[in-house]
Amino acid sequence: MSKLIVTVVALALIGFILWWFFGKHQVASAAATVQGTTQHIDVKVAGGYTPERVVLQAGVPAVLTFTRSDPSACLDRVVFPDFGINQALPQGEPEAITIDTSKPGTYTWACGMDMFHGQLVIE
Ligand SMILES: [Cu+2]
Repeated sequence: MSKLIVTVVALALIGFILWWFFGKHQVASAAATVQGTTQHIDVKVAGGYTPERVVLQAGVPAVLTFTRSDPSACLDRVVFPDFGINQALPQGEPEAITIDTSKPGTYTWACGMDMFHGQLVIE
């Protein structure tokens, strides 16, 4: 009986590992809202970024507002390496970050330690 349990647990574990590494993970994606001549989107910072993938319209000035509720120091900066941005995110204070949308493409942002990531799609 215990052999059966071990086998079932082992199979479940293998299945989980396969799913973790090879499964298609859905990433929360959201498009910025255009208001007049600029586009805006709010990003929540708590144990990662929500949405994790932000879609912007090319050529429209964009403002991403990051609000960190997470107390961990890990997420207290947000870095956009392709845009030369390294912004402090004081806890509980919305921080507006202006993004140059003149070049379409897929970019990434990360926390100060490069542990948490987000994706920026300009199209
Ligand atoms: Cu970090």
